[in-house]
Amino acid sequence: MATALNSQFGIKGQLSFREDASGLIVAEIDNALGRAWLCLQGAHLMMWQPKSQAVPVVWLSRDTKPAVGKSIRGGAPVCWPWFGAHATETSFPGHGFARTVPWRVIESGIEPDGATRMTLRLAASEKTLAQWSHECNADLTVIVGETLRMELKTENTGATDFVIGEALHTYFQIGDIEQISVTGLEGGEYWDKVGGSNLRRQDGAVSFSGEVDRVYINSGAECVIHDDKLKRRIHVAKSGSLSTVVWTPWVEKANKMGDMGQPDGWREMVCVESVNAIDNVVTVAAGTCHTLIVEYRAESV
Ligand code: TA6
Repeated sequence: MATALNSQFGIKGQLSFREDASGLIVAEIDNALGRAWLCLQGAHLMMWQPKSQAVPVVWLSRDTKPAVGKSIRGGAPVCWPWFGAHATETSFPGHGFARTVPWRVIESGIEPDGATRMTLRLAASEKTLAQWSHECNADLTVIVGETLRMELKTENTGATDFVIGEALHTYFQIGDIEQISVTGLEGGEYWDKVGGSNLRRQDGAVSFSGEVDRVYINSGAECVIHDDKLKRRIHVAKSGSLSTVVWTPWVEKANKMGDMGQPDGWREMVCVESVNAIDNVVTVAAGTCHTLIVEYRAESV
Protein backbone atom coordinates (compact mmCIF):
# COMPACT_ATOMS: atom_id res chain seq x y z
CA MET A 1 0.00 0.00 0.00
CA ALA A 2 2.79 2.42 0.96
CA THR A 3 4.68 1.57 -2.24
CA ALA A 4 1.66 2.33 -4.43
CA LEU A 5 1.03 5.60 -2.56
CA ASN A 6 4.66 6.64 -2.96
CA SER A 7 4.56 6.09 -6.69
CA GLN A 8 1.20 7.84 -7.18
CA PHE A 9 1.34 10.69 -4.61
CA GLY A 10 4.88 10.77 -3.22
CA ILE A 11 6.93 13.94 -3.77
CA LYS A 12 10.69 13.42 -3.80
CA GLY A 13 12.31 15.03 -0.78
CA GLN A 14 8.94 16.27 0.58
CA LEU A 15 6.26 13.59 0.95
CA SER A 16 6.56 9.86 1.50
CA PHE A 17 4.35 7.12 2.91
CA ARG A 18 5.30 4.32 5.29
CA GLU A 19 3.48 1.51 7.07
CA ASP A 20 3.90 1.63 10.85
CA ALA A 21 4.14 -1.29 13.26
CA SER A 22 0.35 -1.44 13.67
CA GLY A 23 -0.22 -1.65 9.90
CA LEU A 24 -1.43 1.94 9.62
CA ILE A 25 -0.14 4.10 6.78
CA VAL A 26 1.57 7.34 7.83
CA ALA A 27 2.45 10.20 5.48
CA GLU A 28 5.70 11.95 6.39
CA ILE A 29 6.05 15.51 5.15
CA ASP A 30 9.36 17.35 5.45
CA ASN A 31 10.10 20.47 3.42
CA ALA A 32 12.19 23.63 3.85
CA LEU A 33 9.38 25.29 5.82
CA GLY A 34 8.06 22.60 8.13
CA ARG A 35 7.46 18.93 8.84
CA ALA A 36 4.41 16.87 9.77
CA TRP A 37 3.17 13.31 10.17
CA LEU A 38 -0.37 12.34 9.07
CA CYS A 39 -2.04 8.97 9.60
CA LEU A 40 -4.33 8.00 6.72
CA GLN A 41 -6.75 6.47 9.23
CA GLY A 42 -8.85 9.45 10.24
CA ALA A 43 -6.84 11.79 7.97
CA HIS A 44 -5.27 12.41 11.34
CA LEU A 45 -2.49 15.01 11.36
CA MET A 46 -0.37 13.76 14.25
CA MET A 47 2.35 16.36 14.55
CA TRP A 48 3.42 19.65 12.93
CA GLN A 49 6.63 21.58 13.49
CA PRO A 50 7.55 24.65 11.47
CA LYS A 51 11.32 24.83 10.86
CA SER A 52 11.37 28.13 12.80
CA GLN A 53 10.25 26.37 15.99
CA ALA A 54 12.50 24.21 18.19
CA VAL A 55 9.44 22.41 19.59
CA PRO A 56 6.44 21.02 17.63
CA VAL A 57 3.34 23.23 17.61
CA VAL A 58 0.84 20.38 17.29
CA TRP A 59 1.24 17.99 20.24
CA LEU A 60 1.27 14.18 20.13
CA SER A 61 1.03 12.17 23.33
CA ARG A 62 4.11 10.08 23.99
CA ASP A 63 1.73 7.39 25.26
CA THR A 64 -0.46 7.17 22.18
CA LYS A 65 -0.34 3.80 20.45
CA PRO A 66 -1.85 4.12 16.96
CA ALA A 67 -3.98 1.06 16.16
CA VAL A 68 -6.55 0.15 13.53
CA GLY A 69 -9.96 1.49 14.53
CA LYS A 70 -8.61 3.41 17.54
CA SER A 71 -8.35 7.21 17.85
CA ILE A 72 -4.90 8.73 18.30
CA ARG A 73 -4.30 10.95 21.34
CA GLY A 74 -3.07 14.29 20.14
CA GLY A 75 -2.57 15.88 16.76
CA ALA A 76 -5.67 17.27 15.02
CA PRO A 77 -8.47 14.70 15.25
CA VAL A 78 -11.23 15.15 12.65
CA CYS A 79 -14.55 15.06 14.50
CA TRP A 80 -17.30 14.43 11.92
CA PRO A 81 -20.25 14.17 11.17
CA TRP A 82 -21.13 14.95 14.79
CA PHE A 83 -19.29 16.53 17.73
CA GLY A 84 -19.42 15.03 21.21
CA ALA A 85 -21.95 12.28 21.93
CA HIS A 86 -24.33 11.26 19.14
CA ALA A 87 -27.71 12.94 19.63
CA THR A 88 -29.65 9.67 19.95
CA GLU A 89 -27.40 6.61 19.54
CA THR A 90 -25.33 5.96 22.67
CA SER A 91 -23.54 3.08 20.90
CA PHE A 92 -22.13 5.43 18.24
CA PRO A 93 -18.58 6.78 18.85
CA GLY A 94 -18.09 10.15 20.52
CA HIS A 95 -16.98 12.85 18.06
CA GLY A 96 -18.20 10.80 15.06
CA PHE A 97 -16.57 7.95 13.19
CA ALA A 98 -14.34 9.93 10.79
CA ARG A 99 -11.21 9.76 12.96
CA THR A 100 -11.16 5.96 13.22
CA VAL A 101 -11.90 4.88 9.63
CA PRO A 102 -9.70 4.83 6.51
CA TRP A 103 -9.38 7.89 4.31
CA ARG A 104 -7.72 7.72 0.88
CA VAL A 105 -5.30 10.15 -0.68
CA ILE A 106 -6.81 11.82 -3.77
CA GLU A 107 -4.24 14.54 -4.54
CA SER A 108 -0.84 15.90 -3.53
CA GLY A 109 1.33 18.77 -4.72
CA ILE A 110 3.70 21.62 -3.90
CA GLU A 111 2.39 25.13 -3.16
CA PRO A 112 4.06 28.20 -4.74
CA ASP A 113 5.91 28.94 -1.47
CA GLY A 114 7.21 25.36 -1.26
CA ALA A 115 4.66 24.06 1.26
CA THR A 116 3.38 20.51 0.78
CA ARG A 117 -0.30 19.94 -0.03
CA MET A 118 -2.27 16.71 0.29
CA THR A 119 -6.01 15.98 0.07
CA LEU A 120 -7.71 12.92 1.52
CA ARG A 121 -11.30 11.67 1.13
CA LEU A 122 -13.32 9.70 3.66
CA ALA A 123 -14.04 6.34 2.11
CA ALA A 124 -17.69 5.43 2.72
CA SER A 125 -18.12 1.88 3.95
CA GLU A 126 -20.74 -0.43 5.43
CA LYS A 127 -19.69 0.85 8.87
CA THR A 128 -19.97 4.53 7.99
CA LEU A 129 -23.22 4.11 6.04
CA ALA A 130 -24.73 2.29 9.03
CA GLN A 131 -24.16 5.43 11.10
CA TRP A 132 -24.54 8.07 8.39
CA SER A 133 -26.58 7.14 5.31
CA HIS A 134 -26.46 10.51 3.58
CA GLU A 135 -24.82 10.72 0.16
CA CYS A 136 -21.81 12.96 0.67
CA ASN A 137 -18.07 13.38 0.39
CA ALA A 138 -15.81 14.51 3.21
CA ASP A 139 -12.40 15.79 2.13
CA LEU A 140 -9.50 17.07 4.21
CA THR A 141 -6.80 19.18 2.60
CA VAL A 142 -3.65 19.91 4.60
CA ILE A 143 -1.00 22.43 3.56
CA VAL A 144 2.19 22.00 5.61
CA GLY A 145 4.73 24.82 5.70
CA GLU A 146 5.71 27.67 8.03
CA THR A 147 1.96 27.73 8.74
CA LEU A 148 -0.43 24.79 8.86
CA ARG A 149 -3.70 25.13 6.92
CA MET A 150 -6.43 22.50 7.08
CA GLU A 151 -9.68 22.55 5.09
CA LEU A 152 -12.49 20.12 6.03
CA LYS A 153 -15.01 20.10 3.15
CA THR A 154 -18.39 18.41 3.32
CA GLU A 155 -20.15 17.99 -0.03
CA ASN A 156 -23.83 17.01 -0.02
CA THR A 157 -24.15 14.96 -3.20
CA GLY A 158 -27.65 13.77 -2.37
CA ALA A 159 -31.17 15.18 -2.81
CA THR A 160 -31.91 16.04 0.84
CA ASP A 161 -30.39 18.51 3.28
CA PHE A 162 -28.49 17.17 6.29
CA VAL A 163 -27.06 18.63 9.52
CA ILE A 164 -23.48 18.07 10.70
CA GLY A 165 -21.46 18.80 13.79
CA GLU A 166 -17.70 18.86 13.23
CA ALA A 167 -14.35 19.92 14.62
CA LEU A 168 -10.66 20.05 14.00
CA HIS A 169 -9.92 19.03 17.57
CA THR A 170 -6.32 20.21 17.67
CA TYR A 171 -3.91 19.64 20.56
CA PHE A 172 -1.27 22.38 20.80
CA GLN A 173 2.12 21.89 22.47
CA ILE A 174 2.79 24.39 25.29
CA GLY A 175 5.40 24.80 28.02
CA ASP A 176 3.04 24.49 30.99
CA ILE A 177 -0.74 24.79 31.21
CA GLU A 178 -0.47 27.13 34.21
CA GLN A 179 1.80 29.51 32.27
CA ILE A 180 -0.43 30.14 29.24
CA SER A 181 -3.50 32.18 28.44
CA VAL A 182 -5.86 32.17 25.45
CA THR A 183 -7.19 35.43 24.04
CA GLY A 184 -9.85 36.09 21.41
CA LEU A 185 -12.84 34.78 23.31
CA GLU A 186 -13.38 37.73 25.64
CA GLY A 187 -17.08 38.51 26.24
CA GLY A 188 -18.22 35.40 24.39
CA GLU A 189 -20.87 33.00 25.62
CA TYR A 190 -19.87 29.41 26.30
CA TRP A 191 -21.39 26.12 27.42
CA ASP A 192 -19.34 25.10 30.45
CA LYS A 193 -19.17 21.30 30.41
CA VAL A 194 -17.34 21.07 33.75
CA GLY A 195 -19.88 20.26 36.47
CA GLY A 196 -22.92 19.98 34.20
CA SER A 197 -23.63 22.23 31.25
CA ASN A 198 -24.21 25.88 32.11
CA LEU A 199 -24.22 28.87 29.78
CA ARG A 200 -21.68 31.44 30.96
CA ARG A 201 -19.85 34.50 29.56
CA GLN A 202 -16.06 34.75 29.21
CA ASP A 203 -14.48 37.47 31.34
CA GLY A 204 -11.08 38.45 29.96
CA ALA A 205 -8.49 35.97 28.67
CA VAL A 206 -8.87 32.24 29.41
CA SER A 207 -6.40 31.02 32.03
CA PHE A 208 -6.02 27.58 33.57
CA SER A 209 -5.99 26.35 37.17
CA GLY A 210 -8.13 23.22 36.81
CA GLU A 211 -10.16 21.22 34.27
CA VAL A 212 -11.56 23.42 31.47
CA ASP A 213 -14.05 22.11 28.91
CA ARG A 214 -15.89 24.97 27.24
CA VAL A 215 -17.82 25.28 23.98
CA TYR A 216 -17.75 28.95 22.98
CA ILE A 217 -20.69 29.62 20.63
CA ASN A 218 -21.33 32.16 17.85
CA SER A 219 -17.66 33.02 17.63
CA GLY A 220 -15.61 33.16 14.45
CA ALA A 221 -12.78 34.93 16.24
CA GLU A 222 -9.08 34.19 15.88
CA CYS A 223 -7.61 32.86 19.13
CA VAL A 224 -4.05 33.29 20.35
CA ILE A 225 -2.29 30.97 22.79
CA HIS A 226 0.23 33.03 24.79
CA ASP A 227 2.97 30.70 26.05
CA ASP A 228 5.25 32.36 28.59
CA LYS A 229 7.41 29.27 29.15
CA LEU A 230 8.14 28.46 25.49
CA LYS A 231 8.16 32.19 24.74
CA ARG A 232 5.86 31.93 21.76
CA ARG A 233 2.37 32.75 20.56
CA ILE A 234 0.27 30.33 18.52
CA HIS A 235 -2.36 31.96 16.29
CA VAL A 236 -5.48 29.90 15.61
CA ALA A 237 -7.37 31.54 12.73
CA LYS A 238 -10.48 29.96 11.20
CA SER A 239 -13.39 30.36 8.80
CA GLY A 240 -16.57 28.33 8.39
CA SER A 241 -16.62 27.68 12.14
CA LEU A 242 -18.78 29.43 14.73
CA SER A 243 -17.82 27.41 17.82
CA THR A 244 -14.48 27.19 19.59
CA VAL A 245 -13.71 24.57 22.22
CA VAL A 246 -11.04 25.10 24.87
CA TRP A 247 -10.11 21.96 26.79
CA THR A 248 -7.64 20.69 29.32
CA PRO A 249 -8.48 17.50 31.23
CA TRP A 250 -6.26 18.44 34.21
CA VAL A 251 -4.63 15.80 36.36
CA GLU A 252 -7.50 13.56 37.51
CA LYS A 253 -9.16 13.14 34.09
CA ALA A 254 -5.75 12.80 32.43
CA ASN A 255 -4.78 9.97 34.78
CA LYS A 256 -8.13 8.24 34.10
CA MET A 257 -7.59 8.59 30.33
CA GLY A 258 -4.16 6.98 30.72
CA ASP A 259 -2.84 8.05 27.29
CA MET A 260 -1.95 11.66 27.95
CA GLY A 261 1.74 10.97 28.49
CA GLN A 262 2.48 9.96 32.05
CA PRO A 263 3.13 11.43 34.50
CA ASP A 264 2.25 14.96 33.42
CA GLY A 265 1.91 15.10 29.65
CA TRP A 266 -1.42 16.87 30.17
CA ARG A 267 0.54 19.93 31.38
CA GLU A 268 2.20 20.26 27.95
CA MET A 269 -0.95 20.49 25.84
CA VAL A 270 -4.05 22.58 25.41
CA CYS A 271 -6.87 22.04 22.93
CA VAL A 272 -8.18 25.06 21.05
CA GLU A 273 -10.61 23.46 18.65
CA SER A 274 -12.35 24.98 15.62
CA VAL A 275 -15.84 23.55 15.75
CA ASN A 276 -19.48 23.71 14.66
CA ALA A 277 -21.53 22.24 17.51
CA ILE A 278 -24.60 22.74 19.74
CA ASP A 279 -26.10 26.11 18.66
CA ASN A 280 -23.81 26.16 15.63
CA VAL A 281 -24.39 22.84 13.89
CA VAL A 282 -24.42 23.28 10.11
CA THR A 283 -27.19 22.46 7.62
CA VAL A 284 -25.57 21.39 4.35
CA ALA A 285 -28.24 21.82 1.68
CA ALA A 286 -28.61 19.22 -1.07
CA GLY A 287 -26.07 19.78 -3.82
CA THR A 288 -23.96 22.26 -1.83
CA CYS A 289 -20.64 22.23 0.04
CA HIS A 290 -19.56 23.53 3.48
CA THR A 291 -15.89 24.00 4.40
CA LEU A 292 -14.32 24.55 7.81
CA ILE A 293 -10.85 26.09 7.47
CA VAL A 294 -8.12 26.66 10.05
CA GLU A 295 -4.69 28.24 9.73
CA TYR A 296 -2.12 27.90 12.51
CA ARG A 297 0.97 30.11 12.90
CA ALA A 298 3.59 30.19 15.65
CA GLU A 299 5.73 33.21 16.44
CA SER A 300 8.58 33.37 18.96
CA VAL A 301 8.40 36.37 21.32
O1 TA6 B 1 -13.36 18.69 22.95
C1 TA6 B 1 -13.31 18.42 24.33
C2 TA6 B 1 -13.85 17.02 24.56
O2 TA6 B 1 -15.17 16.91 24.08
C3 TA6 B 1 -13.75 16.69 26.03
O3 TA6 B 1 -15.01 16.66 26.65
C4 TA6 B 1 -13.04 15.32 26.04
O4 TA6 B 1 -13.99 14.30 25.90
C5 TA6 B 1 -12.17 15.47 24.78
O5 TA6 B 1 -13.05 16.06 23.84
C6 TA6 B 1 -11.47 14.23 24.32
O6 TA6 B 1 -12.39 13.36 23.72
P1 TA6 B 1 -11.84 11.95 23.16
O7 TA6 B 1 -13.06 11.28 22.61
O8 TA6 B 1 -10.82 12.25 22.10
O9 TA6 B 1 -11.21 11.26 24.33
